[in-house]
Amino acid sequence: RPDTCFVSPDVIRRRFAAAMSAMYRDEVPLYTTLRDIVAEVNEAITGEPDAAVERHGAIRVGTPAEMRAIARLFAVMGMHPVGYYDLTPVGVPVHSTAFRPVTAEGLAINPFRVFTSLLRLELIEDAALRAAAETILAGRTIVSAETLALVDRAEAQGGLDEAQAEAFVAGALEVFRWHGTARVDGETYARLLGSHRLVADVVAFGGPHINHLTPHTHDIDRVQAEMAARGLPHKASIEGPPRRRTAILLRQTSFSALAEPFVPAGADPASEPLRHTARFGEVEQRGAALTPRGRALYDQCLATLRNEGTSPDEAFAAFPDDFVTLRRNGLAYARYVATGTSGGATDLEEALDRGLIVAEPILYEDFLPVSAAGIFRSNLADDDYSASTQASSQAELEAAIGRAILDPFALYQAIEDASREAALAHLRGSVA
Ligand code: OOG
Ligand code: NI
Repeated sequence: RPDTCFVSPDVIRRRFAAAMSAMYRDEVPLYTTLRDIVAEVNEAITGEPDAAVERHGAIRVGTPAEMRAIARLFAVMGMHPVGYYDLTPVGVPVHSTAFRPVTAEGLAINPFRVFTSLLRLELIEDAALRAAAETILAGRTIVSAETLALVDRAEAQGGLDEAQAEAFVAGALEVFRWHGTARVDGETYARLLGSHRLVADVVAFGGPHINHLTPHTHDIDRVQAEMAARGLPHKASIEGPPRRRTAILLRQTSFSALAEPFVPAGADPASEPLRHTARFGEVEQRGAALTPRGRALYDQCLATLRNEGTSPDEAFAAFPDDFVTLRRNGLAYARYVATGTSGGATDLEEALDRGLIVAEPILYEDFLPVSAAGIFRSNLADDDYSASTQASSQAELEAAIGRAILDPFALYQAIEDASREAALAHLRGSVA
């Protein structure tokens, strides 16, 4: 079959992300308010209409088999596992990856990615509860047989045609829908909640409901101020680096999760519903991707920040705040672009000095474990936290996913290398 009758995975992802956004706005009205704020702030900055397009969302799954099904589902949409995040040292019993597009073209068509966490059931201390949770999870199917059949189809034939893609998007959406009815009774819900709020969130319901969506803003401080002005219950502080002239990595804030009514299994529908707190809305602002060296310096600054009495600006004073220095010192990746002028330079630095090539930041497309912990934490009860000493296991998560997790640093390095080669080749071409 010729490829031309297949809808591109990037287009399927774009349709899916739009459908997910519409569903979430409908399910969580406060999210519509947040999205409106983001659109207004962005428009005020760029002078262009802004759709507040979602950059990411997050889900949590309960078993390796669920992780595998989700990974196959995302692959149909051109989303691949990038980065390993172990959240257990910061007291959240999960390890995670982000399913995201990996090419510049894919990101440009639609940047949606999903931070996906696998619950580490072995961290439930109460053996009886752990066994009960395992049994409950073993009995659920998160992707319908029809949708899985479409995934099989996509894998076998190398894509989906228009009608199949439409059915796939509709089926995929169902996986992430909120279930107002729990699969467990009120007493079991309470026991799961007592173990960790996250355990209740993953185990008690019919599937991995999307727990937040996150549009991108050009000015997160302004969005935060606007949330406060409109009385949205927001996170006390923005995660990530402080505000800087040259944005680095990722800054995030969110409104607090709502206590939503649900009916436990076996309950009289006329009785008072229980409430579950899980779903929220988030905003992100992204900056330059850092090299391993830059990232080490970032982590060092964060550690300084944890010392009492140190302000964010003081803690980050050691971090250069202009892109020229960030690049020269090997702290940030660069994309090299030939300016079109011919000049005979063959050395990169010389070409940069003479303006024949310009260096620009590569946008960070991944997540930050400490920030992610802060986002989890702001939406869970404080007493849920006890850091675990459980060894982190990327291999275990990869076994669940069924393939290797891609290394984000290697992806950025490849973009930088390819751009350098292309820019230098362009100069050589101009000389000839
Ligand atoms: C995921 C939290 C991590 C982020 O933006 O860092 C995250 C979750 O709450 O399931 O989405
Ligand atoms: Ni998030």
